[in-house]
Amino acid sequence: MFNKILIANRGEIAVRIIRACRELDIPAVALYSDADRHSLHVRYADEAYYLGPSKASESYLRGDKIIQLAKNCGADAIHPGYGFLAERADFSQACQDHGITFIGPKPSSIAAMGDKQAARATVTAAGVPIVPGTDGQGNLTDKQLVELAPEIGFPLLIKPSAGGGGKGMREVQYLEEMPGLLEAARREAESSFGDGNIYLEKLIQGARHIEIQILADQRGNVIHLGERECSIQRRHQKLLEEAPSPFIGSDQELRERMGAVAVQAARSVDYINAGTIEFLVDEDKNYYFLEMNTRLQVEHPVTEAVTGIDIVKEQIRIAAGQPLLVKQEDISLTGWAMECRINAEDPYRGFLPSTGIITQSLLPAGPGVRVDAGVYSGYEISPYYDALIAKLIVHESTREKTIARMKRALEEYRIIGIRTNIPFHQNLLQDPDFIAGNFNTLFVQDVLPPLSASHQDKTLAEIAALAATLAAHEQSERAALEIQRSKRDLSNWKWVSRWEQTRE
Ligand code: MV4
Repeated sequence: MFNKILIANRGEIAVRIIRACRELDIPAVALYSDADRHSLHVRYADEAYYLGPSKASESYLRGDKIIQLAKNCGADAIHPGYGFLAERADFSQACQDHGITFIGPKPSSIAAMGDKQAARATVTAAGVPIVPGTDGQGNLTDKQLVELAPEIGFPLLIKPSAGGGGKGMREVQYLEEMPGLLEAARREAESSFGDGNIYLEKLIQGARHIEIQILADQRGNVIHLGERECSIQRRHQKLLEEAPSPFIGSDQELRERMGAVAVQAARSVDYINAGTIEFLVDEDKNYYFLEMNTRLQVEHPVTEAVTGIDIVKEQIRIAAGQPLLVKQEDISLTGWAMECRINAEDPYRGFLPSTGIITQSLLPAGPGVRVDAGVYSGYEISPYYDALIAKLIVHESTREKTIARMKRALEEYRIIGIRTNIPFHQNLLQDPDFIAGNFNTLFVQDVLPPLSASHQDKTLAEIAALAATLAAHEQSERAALEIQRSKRDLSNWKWVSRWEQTRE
């Protein structure tokens, strides 16, 4: 096992990884930028080192500095979390070159899945279904792409080879708009990824976004941990995830088929560690490989809840060369889990990022509630990183009860000082289509009635009424206290000492 693990990340995921290290009795090292000096991950770690200025490009993306810090403090492994360096084959390689274990897949697996055209070819050879598109033809010119477009059919999608997560995609309705959109897509791909290669895929409209979690050890054991439903998203940012998927539901045959296909996709690139295979699933339950995320994902806790497996601890064990302790037949899904991403953004103002000091943060708790947070009362949200401040995960026996539990937990959650998207989640959880499990990737954008300012006005009016009631109540309580006190058959000093005892 490792002597010391350095966490090349920040926020809630850094805290999550430190917790796993602690339970495995491995010292954890945090890194921080200027903006993160007072962050929770710095407080929780056994050691913490300064990395650089707040901008990610000068801190959390500085692989060279991070490896140097790991060597200086005697860390023999690095956990990259998600984002930042997590899917950089060159960073995984640099760790290896310096004798440090990268807690994640080999550089070759990251690279094989990082190029989306190459990934499509590789998984196809392993029998994994993909969306029809331009394939096996290498990188094509705009002219060639325009010629191939009618074969694929419209509408279609232009996708960047080096992309992922929906960034830089262009929807094409007609042949006539192809040249302009190809040029724009190529330019964006070049500036975003330093790789202007693009390809075409038939557009699958109104499908669901369902992903399969896999685990693979260094001895050739690959298992899947079932699916996560990730269709509730806005502009490619997931907002709520659940496991299992209400669309797959009790169709155990479909779950097992998709799981087996995901395992095949992972095997096709000699995958080791935790990873996720993303699928589009259409109305007729046809599923198509989209891409593989070669990292730990934000939404991993819903899978942990229904499988009972600690994915981060498994990642560390796998990287240390230990075999998976569970076999596929040992995996079963228990109950239902849901995660709400709590973002520092204002759902009443187009999800505008909200910064400032969290003056008060009261976390929900109680049965079946987990909060993975990167913030605390008094913490200042800076504009430098993404808006995710916490994840609220609940677990119950059925989807209906899970929704009730999530509503209860969202009501308990109090974050004062900044705006959060909690009202968005409350609006979502009372929507009849959401409750019925009747939604796809277009739901938030096209179907869910948006939160209007009048919702907020109602909330404000309610708050005013509550404040007035509370003020009146306190006044009458104070009056009651006065009366009670004078009636007490106790000397004042006795009363005071009792009062003090109750306050200890
Ligand atoms: C698609 C698609 C439909 N057809 N590809 C988005 C994230 C990235 N992994 C790939 N994504 C998609 N690829 C084809 N051929 C739909 C998505 C998609 C999506 C598209 C528009 C709006 C929201 C979406 C949410 C999830 C997936």
